[in-house]
Amino acid sequence: MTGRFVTFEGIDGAGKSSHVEALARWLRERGHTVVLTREPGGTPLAERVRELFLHDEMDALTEALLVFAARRDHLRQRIEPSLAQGHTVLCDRFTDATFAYQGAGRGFDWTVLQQLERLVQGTRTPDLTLWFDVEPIEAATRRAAARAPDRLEREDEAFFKRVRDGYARRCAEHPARFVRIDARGSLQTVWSQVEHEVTRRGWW
Ligand code: Z5A
Repeated sequence: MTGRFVTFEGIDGAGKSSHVEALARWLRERGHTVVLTREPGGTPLAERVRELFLHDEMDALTEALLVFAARRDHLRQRIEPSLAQGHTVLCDRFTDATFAYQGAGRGFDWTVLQQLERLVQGTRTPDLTLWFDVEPIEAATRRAAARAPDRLEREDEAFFKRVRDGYARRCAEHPARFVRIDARGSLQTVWSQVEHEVTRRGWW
């Protein structure tokens, strides 16, 4: 039986990385094999692309092509083989991030992104996407307390508002797999919502 593919999305500082690890622990405690991965990244080639992506200046088309090239390798080398073995794959960001950041944030053509999505992924989409939604100002406060900003994190609040709108648009376009998590509360409050969503599906 094929495994489940769960993706974690949201603006930087929304708390998705904290919860992808918490869900991995929760699943492993129940005896499931979990592959924890991220985008851009997840394979040696894609991790090299990540370094370029996060630190070198480039335009929106280059950004989009780089993340889809990394995604292609990630799917072929890691995600598809893991799902075929029945493992659960938890991925910190996936294609919805490209629509939110390059599409809504940078203003890159949504239709071209849809074409790239089909070309790179075929019919593969996540089974479940947890969207951690929080005000950009709150996310910025959390980020500032946690670490120095990378290239995209230096963008202004208006950019992150557009990114958030991009996630809302993807959520409306894909209601069957998208779940909005209210990420404003404490870590425990947010985790309760995640636990509720994964439990009620009855997959594990
Ligand atoms: N990107 C893109 O443009 N296009 C694409 O297609 C893809 C990505 C795939 C790298 O992402 C960048 O790539 C990202 C989008 C772009 N860019 N930017 N900017 P990343 O996922 O590697 O980096 P990140 O988004 O910056 O992740 P992050 O820093 O790990 O943020 P997070 O996952 O949302 O939050 P966190 O690490 O769980 O928490 C941040 C801090 O807040 C930490 O100290 C926590 O302890 C704290 N926190 C978390 N939740 C709470 C709550 N509920 N209360 C209080 N404090 C909290």
